Amino acid sequence: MNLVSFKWIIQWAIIGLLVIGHSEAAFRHSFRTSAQDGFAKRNRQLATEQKYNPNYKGQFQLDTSSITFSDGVVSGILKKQIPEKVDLLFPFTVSFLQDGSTRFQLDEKRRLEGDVDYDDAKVRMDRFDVAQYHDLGSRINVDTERPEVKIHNKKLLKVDYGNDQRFSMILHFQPFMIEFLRDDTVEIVLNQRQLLNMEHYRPRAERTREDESLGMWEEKFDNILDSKPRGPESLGLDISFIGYKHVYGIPEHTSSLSLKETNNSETGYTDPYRLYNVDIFEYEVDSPMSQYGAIPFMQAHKVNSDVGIFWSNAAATWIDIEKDSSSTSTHWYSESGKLDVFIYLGPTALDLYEAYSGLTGRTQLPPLFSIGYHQCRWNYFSEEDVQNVDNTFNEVDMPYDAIWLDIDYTSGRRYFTWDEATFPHPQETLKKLDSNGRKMVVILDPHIKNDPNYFVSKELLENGFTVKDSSGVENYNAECWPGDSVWVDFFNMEGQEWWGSLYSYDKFKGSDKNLFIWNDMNEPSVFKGPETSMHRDAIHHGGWEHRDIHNLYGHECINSTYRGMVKRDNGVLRPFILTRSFFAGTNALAASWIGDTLGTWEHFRGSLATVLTNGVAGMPFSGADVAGFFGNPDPELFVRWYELGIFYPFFRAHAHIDTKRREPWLYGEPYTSMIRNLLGIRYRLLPTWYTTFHTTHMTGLPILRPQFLAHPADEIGFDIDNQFYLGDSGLLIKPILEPSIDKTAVYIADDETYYDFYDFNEINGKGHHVVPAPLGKIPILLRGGNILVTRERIRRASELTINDPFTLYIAVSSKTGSATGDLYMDDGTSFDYTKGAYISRKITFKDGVLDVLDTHPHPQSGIRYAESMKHLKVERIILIGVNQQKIKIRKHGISGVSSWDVKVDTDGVIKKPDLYLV
Ligand code: NBV
Repeated sequence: MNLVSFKWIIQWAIIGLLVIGHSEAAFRHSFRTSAQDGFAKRNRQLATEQKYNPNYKGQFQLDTSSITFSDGVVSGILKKQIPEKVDLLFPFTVSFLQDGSTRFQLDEKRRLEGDVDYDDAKVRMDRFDVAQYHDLGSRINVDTERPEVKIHNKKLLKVDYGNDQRFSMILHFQPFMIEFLRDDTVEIVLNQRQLLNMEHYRPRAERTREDESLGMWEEKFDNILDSKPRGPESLGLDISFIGYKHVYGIPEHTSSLSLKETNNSETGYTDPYRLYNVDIFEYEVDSPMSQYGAIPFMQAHKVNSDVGIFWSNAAATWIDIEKDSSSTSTHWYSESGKLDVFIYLGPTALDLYEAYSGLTGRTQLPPLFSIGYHQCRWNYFSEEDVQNVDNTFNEVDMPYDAIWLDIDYTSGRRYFTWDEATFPHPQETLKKLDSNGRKMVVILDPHIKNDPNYFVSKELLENGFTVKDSSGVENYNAECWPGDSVWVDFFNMEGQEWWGSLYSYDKFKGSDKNLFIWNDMNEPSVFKGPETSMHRDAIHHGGWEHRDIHNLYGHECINSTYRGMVKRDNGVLRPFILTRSFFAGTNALAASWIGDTLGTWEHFRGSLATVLTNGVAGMPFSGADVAGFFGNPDPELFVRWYELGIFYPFFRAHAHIDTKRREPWLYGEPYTSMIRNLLGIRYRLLPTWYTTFHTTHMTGLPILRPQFLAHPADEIGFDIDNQFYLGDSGLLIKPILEPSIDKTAVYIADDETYYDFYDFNEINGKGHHVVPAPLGKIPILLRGGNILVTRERIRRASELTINDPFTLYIAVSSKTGSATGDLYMDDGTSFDYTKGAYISRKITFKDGVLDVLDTHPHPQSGIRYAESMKHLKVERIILIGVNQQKIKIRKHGISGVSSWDVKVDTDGVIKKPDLYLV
């Protein structure tokens, strides 16, 4: 036995042990229910009381004399009465922002002013402020011009604000409640049910027996103690969406797209939706349980109207949802932090997404390669293994863009190192991949092996950039993949800087320009930690408890990686990073995937609504492991998963170390050919995908558009989550999510003609239409009125196609006889597009004339790039639904308009139309 195979056996044995130990985490009882989370129990009790006690009164009274309005901000003071004590004061503000949104903030006066005394000096006195920490501050601009007080009397204050003062806020004094109106119709109400709560400061010495039973001062879960040095400090609020029966968002859960009622035996959800980032592999499907990411953004939709809220809090959060015949009421509660809510009144989804993503961050325009196909496995074990897989892709004639290495490429899970026996020449491997335009992505986790001889560990410990345990002094030590580990404290800005610097070529030896990054386990995952995560009373830089920042930990890890990667390439190249954990705004930095699914039909089905929801809530570059992380899917599931996979924005095959090898050719024929065709569809559509990513980058609109967004007036579609559109392309996709079927009913919401993508057969009329779906063929329809831009030549990787000609599919509307489409293109790698180096075209077809318009807002700034792309032509135009022998082409450029006629063949195809897009 040689040394390498001996090492493998040992490694496998260790992995086996760790997985067995770790797999306990998969059980439901390893994760808290709301009844096991003291603050959740307390807030939920309040809601029960409000519901069943006719004498229930809210805890807060407004001091009406405190109300002021100046420079776009309403300020006031709420009083909380507690028995035998003086009133406690809670200042609040309602700020009207320039983007038309409103912000409601509340804090406790004593804590704001530092007038509290915790026995424990290591923790902060103030409440954590996500917006300040998350650097949203620079994006929050108060509108000092437009808001105007319209009524101020003894009962209420009314302010009109926004464009044309179309929005109003009415603050009702008694009981305290805030209504938000659009065109005089109430859309959102805060505190309608009087559930506003903010647990006030109290000295530990005053705690009572009852407090103990409510988990106020300390709490145990799974026999692990949470010391709660600041005692109870939760906050909560009810938020009602008036006239809205459907709400969406608050990922990450494997639930339905239109969120379900909680605390309701009919929906089967007895617990609220939970936002608490956890490593929850083999998770429950159709459940409000937390997963790896948390975005406290909720959207409500009704016919032609969209509104939403962003609950800016990074602590453990639960959300109850209740519906009546016409409205939805939600109840949000978090364990600590400030109360800070942003309110958006639309009216369109675009308005909503623009404003929300303007605040938290627009989705990154990723490098082109990253929207191709990724081949991953835990693990490709050696350079030979990588090379064999890479070569076989060429032999079987399948494209792919990146091969991935999981934790076992490292020397004993020491990240930023390579196992010298199995990866002795990483740079040569990278060069070989590069010769085919391919990349490598390697995993690097934020837990660091506690080993004085390992340079990362040494630097981390010497600099003190570690998270500390509840003492605030000792390193937080626990088990993770490398054994005894410490964690990088990304809340220490110097620590962030340092982690980022590890990606530089001189630190990460063996790395090169075509190497990109995967940060896993960043919830953070901690073996044997409470809920497989970090103790809530661990301490971060600045005295923040882990409880305050938990849902932001992964985001800050990615922030640091992103900045390090930008620096690695001197600010020239766009990084690609995959993260498992995320928060609002992580979309500006990375893609994500939905974690450790099972290779079952149930998990496969569940992946779709999860990915759609991630998109709606601002994390659109998302996907699931194809074909499931655990297990060995049968050929049918394997192929069906690839069918859907080609439409996940992030498209990666991945599998657990214990699964059988499953590179896409291993199931043999006929499956190999089916998968080759499917990969071909993804690659043919890359120009459309890239254009869609750009639209998302500019507007915040999701990449995959659920039915309710594509047809905002069609109520039937509001809870449909088994079909979707790809951006504005007009492509409607209806994946097959069940075994043993070869056709399916696709729902058409409008009177437009839809064309089968494969044979252009027409489908007409609103309603359900049965379409064929033999294995290997995912139903795809192209809506009349759209022009699709493709590249039909399949090469080894996306980078090799950038000089290839385009094909245009023109599917005309049966109503108007016209069609339109867009094309965005840039170098696919650098930040030059931010300086104008891109091509933007609108293509329209009407009355037999095809117009190509330059839609670059500053064409001059893009001229150099455009010149370099002058050779880009359209090699074919395919007319669908048009019966003409010739058409006219008109090209509009900086130097004027040129036009010519071209002949249409009998099959509707125009070959060599002599059209250059630049
Ligand atoms: O690094 C190993 C795996 C990885 O393959 C997977 O994608 C992650 O979600 N990782 C989790 C750690 C443990 C999985 C049991």
